[in-house]
Amino acid sequence: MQEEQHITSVPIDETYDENQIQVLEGLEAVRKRPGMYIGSTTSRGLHHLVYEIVDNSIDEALAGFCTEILVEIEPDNSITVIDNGRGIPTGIHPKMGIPAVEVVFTQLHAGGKFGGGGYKVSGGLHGVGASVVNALSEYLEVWIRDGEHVHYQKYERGVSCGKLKLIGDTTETGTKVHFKPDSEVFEDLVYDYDILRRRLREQAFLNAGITIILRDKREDAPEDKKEIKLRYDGGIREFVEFLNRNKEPLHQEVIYVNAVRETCEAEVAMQYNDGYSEMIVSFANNINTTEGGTHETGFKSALTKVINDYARRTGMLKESDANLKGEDTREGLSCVISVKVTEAQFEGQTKTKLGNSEIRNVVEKMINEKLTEFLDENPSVAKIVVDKAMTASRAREAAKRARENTRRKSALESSSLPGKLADCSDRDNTYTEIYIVEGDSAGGSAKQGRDRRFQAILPLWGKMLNVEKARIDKIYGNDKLTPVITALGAGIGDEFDLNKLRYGKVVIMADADVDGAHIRTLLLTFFFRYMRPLIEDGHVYIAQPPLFKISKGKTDRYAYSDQELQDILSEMSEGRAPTVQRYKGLGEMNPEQLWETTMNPETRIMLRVDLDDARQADETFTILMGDKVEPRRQFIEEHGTSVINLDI
Ligand code: TSJ
Repeated sequence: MQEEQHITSVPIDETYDENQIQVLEGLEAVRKRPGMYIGSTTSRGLHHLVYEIVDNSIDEALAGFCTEILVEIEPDNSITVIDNGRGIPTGIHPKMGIPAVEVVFTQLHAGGKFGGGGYKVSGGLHGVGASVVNALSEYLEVWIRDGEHVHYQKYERGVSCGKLKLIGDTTETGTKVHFKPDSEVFEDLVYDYDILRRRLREQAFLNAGITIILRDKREDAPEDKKEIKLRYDGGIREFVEFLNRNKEPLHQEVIYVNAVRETCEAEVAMQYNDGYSEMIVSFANNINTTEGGTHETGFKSALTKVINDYARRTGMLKESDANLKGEDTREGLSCVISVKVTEAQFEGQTKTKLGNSEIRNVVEKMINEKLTEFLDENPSVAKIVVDKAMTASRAREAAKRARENTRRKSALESSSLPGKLADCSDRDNTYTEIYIVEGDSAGGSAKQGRDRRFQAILPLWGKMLNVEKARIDKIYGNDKLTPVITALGAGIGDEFDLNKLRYGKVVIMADADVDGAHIRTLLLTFFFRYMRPLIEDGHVYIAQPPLFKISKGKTDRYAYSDQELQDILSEMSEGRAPTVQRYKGLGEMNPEQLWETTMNPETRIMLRVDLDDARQADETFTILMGDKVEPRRQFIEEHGTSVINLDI
């Protein structure tokens, strides 16, 4: 180890001071409104910190200089990320007068400015990056190996503790960052191995050939979740196989097409399964575009055209037959679309909708030409695909007729609301809410505890329906789901109309046990498949009833997690020991308690469900209700019979 040594001289001009002021202003902005930069300060935000850092290493890999990325969860829930790239540049930044690496960690929006040539394809959430992670970390350390020296710098809450120093010699190159998320910022400080694995796996699929290792060094890490090496040379082809892993594929080979243009690249992998749901997962510059966009639109319109053309050309569709609809061609389709664009425009509520209009044409042309070619060269696969779409089309027509027949007398008319619905008195859906509650006793408490002006209660009863196996026509007769459809008043499937929605918030309120988890999974799967805009537009919530009541003297307090229980108990540790009641179900709370802890907008906690949550519910549902025994056994072994964790 070499003696510590400063490698920068203090700049003499005033820009240094100005920079310092800018840094402090930037830091303050980030720490004041963390949500603006990382989405939220919940567990989700905590995990985003890791993605922000890893994205930088992925950029380095895409530039062709890095092959391996190691992510470690340290025993104290701090994170270390190491790559074998070139190392962040350490030379003095000409404009700023400080080492480039310090600019990366202290200037907002400094990401990607040093990349000479090529385009920045990976992008962290909102494209902010390392400086935001730094500002939101109790401390952050960086080591840079440049093939000669090891450089080191440490920061606390975004402020450097000293200059970049040389601390040793090396023949290797790479970057190592170690950070501890700030407990003053984040509500939850515990990393979830499954969540990190899921996202890192996605990135490994999207960037074929890169090795990403996730290692959990915490004491209580289970044996099978200590370390995983993620490397997929097959890229998004393997991603599609993974999406279909618990399903029965209809053809062996994944269909794969790609196209490379001057300013963009596009690739699509797809495989049909024997189920009925559509699973299109799309990405732009490695960012999951959950709101879709031009790449998805281009894909869908070309897929419809190619399959119709093929079916006509080969006589599978007769002249008198109507064209197959888009949705028919996507039944049972698992598909990954990945595009890389020089200047991606992200739009939509969560900035996850691709806006670049030129991409639509690129993807459309690619599918038109290359999928047509594939079908012509693989007639047996083509027949399976067209048959599947034609069956879907016939089922859709039959369902439509069934619906029209029953419509007049059916409970689906908005004029006849379900008998069990306790409606609210106000009708303005900008602030009305409906609570969907499992069980009659909890329903009773909710009806008494609510504010009847704007809160409606719908208790659920009746037997569960296996949505996976049932097409949309079956749902119309189901006694558990029809009241939900009627109460919401916006229809389902193709005819779903957000404008007709009778409530602004749809809240699922269920116990924190197996049955509760099942009902949440069922409802989310149902919304995901048949009322997707409801989720996309952010109307679906999961109520969070407390798990414990802690009483001492006249004060009652409520805890929503084990951690919170411990915190409250230690806060109340003086004097007489408090009594702790564990709530086993909503039914154990009286109406006032239910209002105070779970329903009062002033005090309650609710989780807003996003498309990703719903997609996970859909996956869970497929495993639990599907035909395959082995995935179900494995799922129950991993999650226990009691927990189906939908909270991210
Ligand atoms: F986010 C971060 F800054 F903290 C971070 C960056 C964290 C980690 C673990 C790795 C990295 C990172 C950055 N790995 N590799 C790089 N590469 C560069 O910053 C780099 C190196 C050389 C050149 C060049 O043009 O010579 C350009 C860049 C962007």
